[in-house]
Amino acid sequence: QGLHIAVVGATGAVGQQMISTLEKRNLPIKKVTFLSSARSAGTKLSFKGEEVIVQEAKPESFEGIDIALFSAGGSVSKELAPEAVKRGAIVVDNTSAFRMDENVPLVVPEVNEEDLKKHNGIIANPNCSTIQMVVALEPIRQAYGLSKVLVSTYQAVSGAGAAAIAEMKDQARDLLDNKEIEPKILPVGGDKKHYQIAFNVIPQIDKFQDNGFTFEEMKMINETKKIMHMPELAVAATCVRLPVETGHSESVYIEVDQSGVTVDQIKDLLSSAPGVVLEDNPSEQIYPMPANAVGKNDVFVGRIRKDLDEDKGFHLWVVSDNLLKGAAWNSVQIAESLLKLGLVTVK
Ligand code: 11C
Repeated sequence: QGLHIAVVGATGAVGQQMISTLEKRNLPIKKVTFLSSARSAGTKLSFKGEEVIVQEAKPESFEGIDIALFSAGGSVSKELAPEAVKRGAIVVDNTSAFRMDENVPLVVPEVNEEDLKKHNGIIANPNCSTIQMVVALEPIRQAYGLSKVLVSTYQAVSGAGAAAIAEMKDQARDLLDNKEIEPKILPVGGDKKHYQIAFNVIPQIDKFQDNGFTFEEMKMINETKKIMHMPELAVAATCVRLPVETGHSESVYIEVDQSGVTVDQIKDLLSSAPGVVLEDNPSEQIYPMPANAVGKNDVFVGRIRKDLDEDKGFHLWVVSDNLLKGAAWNSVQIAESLLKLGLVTVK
């Protein structure tokens, strides 16, 4: 008795984290199936000490699957997620393919777990930079209301995949050796120009939209409103790539609805908020940093300050492992929530 779980994109950066997260948690699993593109099929992986051979993802691969965790790119999700649902699986999709579809819940369990009850087979996992921000903001919204969010991100290269990590490391080595470099991937594999990421900062993540914002920025804006059920919330984002391997950081300015809220009240709230670890003690130089967040499921919050001019304004610094809470852990957490809410049956 147990669940049959599939991981689609099992050999990728997020897929690998999904597998290790499934190994660490206590979901009742009777079988795992690891799927990938034809190119990676045949790769030998292990799950809880047993060898599992990766198979090519095809529509028939989903026969008998209870939950399929997808992280193999939007086009794979568009093609195969409906096939998985047709065969009785619940899909948790980590791509942007279905996130803004009104029939698809976009879920961060700490914020809107109840939305899972409205699913029609596909559940979307939000963008990594959105997830960590809403985990930090939801307790504040619940207590004091929220009217405005202005965020600047400091995003790690692992968000752009394993090849981008290799590009950053190769460039760093070459530049230290005074060799020429030839950027090929960042800021965006599919865009016209590519720039140095080692020892640099690139203010572009994903492609530019007609309104001057990038797609990553629009994801943060639209997904935040959807997850928090606040279409009226004022949100703006500037998303920036740094030469950090893993761990996204964010400088977030918010305005709450209530007047007279203090920093201590916000700290009190966040110190007991689900999924949040408060790391905020300036006198001891305690604040979140990506190097400390790697490998952890939590969202770390610090540098909480009241704005000097706006009584309802607060500044926060929010850091999390983009491959875990930003992707793999949030997906597995959704699977755990489905079980807790009785939305998946253990056969
Ligand atoms: C990045 N946030 O850091 C992106 C990666 O929509 O799930 C995740 C893309 C997504 O480049």
